[in-house]
Amino acid sequence: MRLFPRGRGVVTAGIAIAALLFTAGPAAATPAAGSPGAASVTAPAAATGLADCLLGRVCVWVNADFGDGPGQWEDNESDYTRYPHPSCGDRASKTWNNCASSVYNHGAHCNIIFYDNTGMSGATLPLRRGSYLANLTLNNMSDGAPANDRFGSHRWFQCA
Ligand SMILES: [Ca+2]
Repeated sequence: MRLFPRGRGVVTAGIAIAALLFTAGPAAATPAAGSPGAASVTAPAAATGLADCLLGRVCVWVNADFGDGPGQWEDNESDYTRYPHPSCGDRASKTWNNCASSVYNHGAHCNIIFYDNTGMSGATLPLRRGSYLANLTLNNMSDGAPANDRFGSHRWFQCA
């Protein structure tokens, strides 16, 4: 299994947007105990959900606060419709496409960028390595609309 994505040196417009968002402030929270970002995730259930996400992976959950899941990947993934999950809201396919309501970048080396569409296209939302978003209704994608139930693919970038 490939641990590092190809094309890590490629610079795109999406990455430039991501860099801007990283400096914007509260969108991404670190899970470290006692950090300001961790204050919004205090329920034991949430901590349990996060713990299900293995090191080196990006994880997504059906519900806010890391409930119902996770779906998790080690590599870039261009098509979430290939990954079934029975309780996903996309009833036509019951896959992770348009299903994630909370996410965690538990990657070991890279930031990650989520895309609205499959094929790594459409609106984007970046997330730093080691950070999570507990309720995607509170985070907007690059088009200004909330990210909840939208992700269809992802790509690792800015690997260290
Ligand atoms: Ca979508």
